[in-house]
Amino acid sequence: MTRIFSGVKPTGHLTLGNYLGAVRRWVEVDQYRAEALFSVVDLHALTVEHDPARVRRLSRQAATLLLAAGLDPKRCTLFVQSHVDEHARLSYLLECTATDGELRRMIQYKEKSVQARAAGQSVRLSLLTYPVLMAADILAYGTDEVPVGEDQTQHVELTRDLAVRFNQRYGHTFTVPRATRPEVAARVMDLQDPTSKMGKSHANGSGIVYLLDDAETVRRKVMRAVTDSGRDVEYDREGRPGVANLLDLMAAATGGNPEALAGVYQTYGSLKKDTADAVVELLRPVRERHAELAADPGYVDQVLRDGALRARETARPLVDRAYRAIGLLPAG
Ligand code: AQP
Repeated sequence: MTRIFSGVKPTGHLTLGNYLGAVRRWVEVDQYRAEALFSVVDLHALTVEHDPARVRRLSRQAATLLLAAGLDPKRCTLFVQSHVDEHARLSYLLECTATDGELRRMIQYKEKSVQARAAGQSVRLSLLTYPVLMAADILAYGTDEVPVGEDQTQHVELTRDLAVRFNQRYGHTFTVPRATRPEVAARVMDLQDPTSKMGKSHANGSGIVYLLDDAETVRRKVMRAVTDSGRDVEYDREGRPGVANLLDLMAAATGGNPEALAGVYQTYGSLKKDTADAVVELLRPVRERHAELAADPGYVDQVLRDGALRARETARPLVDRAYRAIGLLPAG
């Protein structure tokens, strides 16, 4: 059976980008067609300046939101990364497989290290190495497919390279995974800066739709989305990124096609209004279910405990095999 792994970082409140780029497919498709594991990858939230209490709070919130969005613990495994030691164990072996040159080429490292320095902060070594930890997250489970948004393409490529290199040097150990992306909205852009990705850790939230935003807030953010001074509604991601982003959102929320939708609208105003309504309706059930689940933290804890147990059982034999393959003496 196909095995799927993917995750979200508790670096902020989950966004519409997370939902459309990744989570919705996990819920609607992946958990039904494959042996699927989904993780709140909390260790990745420690690569930049962080507040411990906030990371803990956001980790629980992310898990609750994934359940609210429709992950079914009877159909998939949901767990917190730091509850399963195999990720960190395997990460070290993969650090011994990767080179510093290939990690320094990672776009996210380049961008975030510049941001940290600009803010007068030092750059944590883990910011450089976290794509290796992400490779470990994926490879520890013999993963075939990694459903992610477009921004993760480079990291999954690195994961593939490391798997192939390890297999060539030490004998076949890892499945070489591939990324899968949604057809529409694989890269949701910030509503205030449609040339940048909508990212949950960005400081200015006015261009970001959070899954827990109330209807009025979602409407306001979409209605104030930056477009351009043109008038015709055209789908042109390069020339008209703001309008294209709205068409992507509308298409993703209603199951349409962004190019075809462009022909339906005469004005930006009507496109914004319909998009705002569609996004509100898309997120309403998630927000409602979240409120119910948040009132029952014991249930969420139990799901995460069971999930960690299952994840550990799946990962341990494979990681043990990697330890032997690379030349480490098994404990007697
Ligand atoms: N804007 C987006 N459009 C489509 N997919 C997206 N994803 C994230 N943003 C978008 C996908 O959601 C999954 C989880 O993302 P993440 O938690 O790894 O990253 P993030 O939400 O982008 O959070 P940050 O902290 O703001 O990340 P950086 O700044 O590192 O990008 C992934 O599958 C991702 O592709």
